[in-house]
Amino acid sequence: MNPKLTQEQEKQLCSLLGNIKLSLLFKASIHGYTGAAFHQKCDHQGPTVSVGYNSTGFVFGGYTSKDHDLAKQEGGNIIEKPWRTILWKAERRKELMDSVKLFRPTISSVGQARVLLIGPVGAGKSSFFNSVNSIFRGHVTSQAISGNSGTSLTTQFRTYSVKAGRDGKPLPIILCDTMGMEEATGAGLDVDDISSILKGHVPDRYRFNPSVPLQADAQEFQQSVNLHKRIHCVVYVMDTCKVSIMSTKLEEKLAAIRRRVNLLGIPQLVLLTKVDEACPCVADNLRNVYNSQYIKTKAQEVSGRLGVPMSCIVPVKNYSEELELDMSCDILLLSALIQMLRFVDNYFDDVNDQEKHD
Ligand SMILES: Nc1nc2c(ncn2[C@@H]2O[C@H](COP(=O)(O)OP(=O)(O)OP(=O)(O)O)[C@@H](O)[C@H]2O)c(=O)[nH]1
Ligand SMILES: [Mg+2]
Repeated sequence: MNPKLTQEQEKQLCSLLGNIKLSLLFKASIHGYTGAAFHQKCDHQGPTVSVGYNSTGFVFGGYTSKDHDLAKQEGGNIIEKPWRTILWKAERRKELMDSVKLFRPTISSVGQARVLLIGPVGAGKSSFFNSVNSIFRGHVTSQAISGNSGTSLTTQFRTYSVKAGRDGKPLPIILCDTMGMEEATGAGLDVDDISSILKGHVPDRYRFNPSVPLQADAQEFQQSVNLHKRIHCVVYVMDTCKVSIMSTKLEEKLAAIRRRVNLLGIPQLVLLTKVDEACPCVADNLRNVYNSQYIKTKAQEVSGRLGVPMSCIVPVKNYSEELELDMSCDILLLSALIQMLRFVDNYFDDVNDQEKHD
């Protein structure tokens, strides 16, 4: 394992810190870009220096003379009274599943609610669809390709119907999966493409071209703009661990998207994923999610950075490595899904009101 620090940089660091010797404990490109991997390698190792590099070449870091012990530092911060109450019971899971199955858009011309998932590369968009699909299948499935890579694994626009069981009826909800966003211009999902998706111009399986957004005269461009093809709720999928290190570029892109979504009057929600990786006490027991001070702080931070109220932020853990379903995990995912459907209701209420005025 070779350090990225040059000998000169290492010498400088050592002269700042006194008579010490550095040894490399953790390298994200080798051990994984997760808080859990970091703590596995760095906890109980004595004083540490952390150095981070972002894609624009910016170097940042920190020094701590204390032993890392996340359980003590952050995970130990358990709030006695949870900031949202969740009933962790099998009956609750059934109730939530039934509400999803029974959902009907309040506009008769629309059969299924269309929810758009957007967010940075690797945030867990495809995994969220897979997770919801798994719940209704009864076991963990992975229809949408998910995984880790530098750029977006999802390269096509996909509109997924969730089905109730193996050969069950499609549920009244369509989750639209998109390519991941990147901070650089001309890379990742394009803001203009998002606009076209919102208005229903982009067909299922459309292959995104980051350098050229879909043009109105292109063959694939869907001219019809019926309400049922439009997006009825936008969900920003954000990795909890990366909220604090989100670049200004990405924040600006998200702000530009928010402006367009606002103009169209589409309700918006933030899905905070990977709560298990973000906080050890949540990894330990998912039911701690609303008792974790750390998760609450991240929710407040994302609320500030994206400019959405706390009431629009829902934390989840997607299925990533498990094979069997877990009740708490399902309840959290289903609560998020129900929140999306409530927002869809708001959107249709608005459309109904508008029609009355026209
Ligand atoms: N531990 C944990 N891992 C997750 C969670 N959500 C997603 N992952 C993992 O994160 C990685 C990226 O997930 P994807 O669902 O592919 O992310 P995406 O947003 O679709 O990414 P792109 O399509 O590449 O933009 C995968 O390895 C998932 O297994 C989560 O809640 N917890
Ligand atoms: Mg994806």
